[in-house]
Amino acid sequence: VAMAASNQERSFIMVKPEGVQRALVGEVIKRFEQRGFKLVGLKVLVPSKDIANVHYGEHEGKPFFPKLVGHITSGAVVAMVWEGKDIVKTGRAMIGATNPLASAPGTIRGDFAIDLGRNIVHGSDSVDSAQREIALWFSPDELAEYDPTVTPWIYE
Ligand code: 3AN
Repeated sequence: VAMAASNQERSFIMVKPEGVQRALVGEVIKRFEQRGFKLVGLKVLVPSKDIANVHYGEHEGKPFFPKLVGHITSGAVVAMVWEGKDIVKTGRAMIGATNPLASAPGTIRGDFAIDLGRNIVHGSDSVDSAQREIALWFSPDELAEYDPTVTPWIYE
């Protein structure tokens, strides 16, 4: 079965140190997996200052920037690339609003987070940022090419 190009949009999803410490890695993976998205990249690492600075580059100069970089480099994260139709937008909807106090119940943040600086998971906010973030965190040979058997049961 040929995959439509629109079903191959990708997003960078990362369980942040608080999500790893709180044993929510499986919970986050489970939600994306059960929705029907395809996991094409996965690794655990303690981010360097360099990668954190680039990842959060849009926030450089803001008062919370040093704390943000300090936190993300403080422990292990689980970096992932997920693929599927409209994954960037749908992934953001599944994650919930940036401030967990505004995140709807049923979203990851709405179910598991209270504080803005401990909001469990990162998800790319546009297709352009997704491409930038995937290239930053993964090399091309770390992304798997395969056909999941469930594809015809997910896409018509
Ligand atoms: P999102 O993670 O929903 O894409 P961004 O990219 O605006 O949100 O923010 C990245 C991270 O920076 C957030 N997850 C949060 O931890 C932190 N952050 C964003 N805005 C603030 C703020 N006003 N005060 C403190 N931390 C913030």
